[in-house]
Amino acid sequence: MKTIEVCLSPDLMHLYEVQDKTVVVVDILRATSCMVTAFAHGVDCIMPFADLESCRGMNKQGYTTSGERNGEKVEGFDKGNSPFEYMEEIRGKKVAFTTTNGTQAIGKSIGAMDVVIGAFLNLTAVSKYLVDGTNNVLVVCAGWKGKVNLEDTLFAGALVAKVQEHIGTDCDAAITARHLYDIAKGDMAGFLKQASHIKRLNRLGIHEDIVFCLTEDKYDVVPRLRDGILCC
Ligand code: 3SL
Repeated sequence: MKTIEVCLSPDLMHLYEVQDKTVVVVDILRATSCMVTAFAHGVDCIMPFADLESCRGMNKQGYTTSGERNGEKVEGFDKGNSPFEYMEEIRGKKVAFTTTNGTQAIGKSIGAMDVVIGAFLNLTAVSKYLVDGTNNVLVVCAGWKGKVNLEDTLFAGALVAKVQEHIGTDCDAAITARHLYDIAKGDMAGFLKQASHIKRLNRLGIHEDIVFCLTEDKYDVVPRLRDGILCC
């Protein structure tokens, strides 16, 4: 049986072998939710950047520059990090994207056999992809600046629960995440009121994004990383 593990922070990536695995990168609030939304609305590709100035420079090559630092749109960029910005004027566009945690986690996953983008928005699509595939799986939670967060852990737990008949686990982080999801799944928004990033986003007046990013199975896309570029 294939196996699924969970890495609760990108700073723990050195503890996991990835070269023969499919890595699922998740940053529920809000980077990977934005990426999934953009692909569902026809974006051509997304080039993720860890570094802000490299991302900014891509506008000279015709890319839409997108992203945030500490939750706020980067000055001079075309788009920020709200999924609602990726529903319009996105079809056929090439996007250069940098975020505080999500694109950093993607960068740390390079070297895996396969890297895909997960969110509650495409939970079932990702789980089918993993079940149909032959690789063992590592879910990489983007967290917040190296710290574990609740929302990415909940997604990891939801994914572990969804694939459990086909993909086994003896990873304690995966078991922890699945139990946490079992506790929270009846009212995820209520459970997450205590989460540090929810409080951070609320302070910035960002409320609608939170509800949207917790919606399960709105989209059927599975973005994959190919030669450093996300496509579908
Ligand atoms: O850290 C990230 O990658 C972002 O998704 C954070 S925020 O939700 O835009 O603040």
